Amino acid sequence: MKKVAVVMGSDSDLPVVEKALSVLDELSVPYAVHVYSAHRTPIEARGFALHAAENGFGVVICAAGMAAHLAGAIAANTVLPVIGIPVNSGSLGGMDALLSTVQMPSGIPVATVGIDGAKNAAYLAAEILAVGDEDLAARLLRSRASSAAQVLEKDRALNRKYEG
Ligand code: RP5
Repeated sequence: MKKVAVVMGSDSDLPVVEKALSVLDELSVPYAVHVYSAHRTPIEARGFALHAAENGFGVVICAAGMAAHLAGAIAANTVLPVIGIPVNSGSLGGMDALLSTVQMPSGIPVATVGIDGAKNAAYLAAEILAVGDEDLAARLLRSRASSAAQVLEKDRALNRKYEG
């Protein structure tokens, strides 16, 4: 099975990134985690992206804050799909990272989730891998069914609480 690469610009992004790792664990999706900064370690970030496909990865998640160019820099060096998580780590509440990540010029796409949207990044990565993996697709469907059951249980609980 192809792995998900999870790359963050700084270990200060880890509290956000861990939410993605939890989802990947729940879905039994294999992954590797790295810290590569597009500006502090540009050579290592590029090298990782250049060899990501041959190293068994099928999709890359990149988390970065502030002038977040990590996802774009990784995407520039691989044709694997890249998912960007804009991290709220600066004084602009993550809007800086959101715009930096989502506004990629044509030709080098970054599929951008919401600010700190690590869970959705993991679900999207799993959905990409599930295109060629029926078992993973089945696990995703079970996850959605479980989520729906939880909402309906909350509905029943609130309905009972406020029953007239
Ligand atoms: C970005 O700058 C990182 O992704 C992080 O969100 C932010 C701050 O990094 P540190 O100064 O905490 O290393 O590159």
